[in-house]
Amino acid sequence: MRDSSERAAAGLTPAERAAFREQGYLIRRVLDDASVARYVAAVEASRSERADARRMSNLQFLQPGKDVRGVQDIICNEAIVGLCGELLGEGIVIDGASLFYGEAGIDYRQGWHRDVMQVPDEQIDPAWFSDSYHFNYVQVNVPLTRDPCLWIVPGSHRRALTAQERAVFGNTEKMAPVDAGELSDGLQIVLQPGEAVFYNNYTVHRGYAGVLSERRITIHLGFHSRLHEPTCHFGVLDHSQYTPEYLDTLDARVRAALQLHLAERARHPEVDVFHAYHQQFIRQEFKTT
Ligand SMILES: O=C(O)CCC(=O)C(=O)O
Repeated sequence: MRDSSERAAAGLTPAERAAFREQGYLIRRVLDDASVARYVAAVEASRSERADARRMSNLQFLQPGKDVRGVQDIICNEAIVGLCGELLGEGIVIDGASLFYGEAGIDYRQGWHRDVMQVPDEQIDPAWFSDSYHFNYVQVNVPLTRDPCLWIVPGSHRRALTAQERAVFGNTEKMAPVDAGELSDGLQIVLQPGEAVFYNNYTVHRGYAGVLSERRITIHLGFHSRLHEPTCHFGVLDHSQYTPEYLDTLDARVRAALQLHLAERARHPEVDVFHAYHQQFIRQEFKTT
């Protein structure tokens, strides 16, 4: 029998590939216990410098001033990047990189949504939510503590909203009000430390715990492939802050990953307009400092 580190490094089986395409998500263990412990220690050291929060925090840990140096190298993790390459194609580029942190007792509830909050209504194309659309983005949650917060409606990325979903969303494709009601096909994803869920963030999904019964520390990443045109979601990182002076201070592999991001943003300046909308969304949903 293969151990979990071999399994993490192994390629996708045809069944896993099909599950990701059809259901919109896939779960794999990507970190061993020692790596989980190293990252938790880095997060705890950085938290002691920050004021306590009453909301879930979303700290963009690759940005200067918010940087958590001890977790940054997760963006180069071979199992994560390798699996994203199998899902999207070669030339994987880091995009989003946030640390979700919430103490037990805080209230965390998002409305059901698709990640198109950053797109003006009139530019949202119903063809994005169909079988034939090539979605060039994968979002990854890597919990360092047990994490029951992510909910997904499997298969919803490749179809229009159902009647039940439409009733909950109302007159928008973006986000339902928090108290708009439950979805009978909503599935709670419960992850153990070191497991990761890779998901298509055009699925209907939400972060929802009610009152957290345990501390949440989860690293939340987004990746794009240079092989294909970007989706509107590409452009989460604030590349304008990646000055040569800042890059020079980083670990060499992290620096190389951010240089790839800069090169890809230079090829696709059209996504810059979506960056600001995305930042607006996360400021509304999270504590971001
Ligand atoms: O809390 C989570 O894992 C979900 C976050 C999410 O859905 C989002 O930021 O769009």
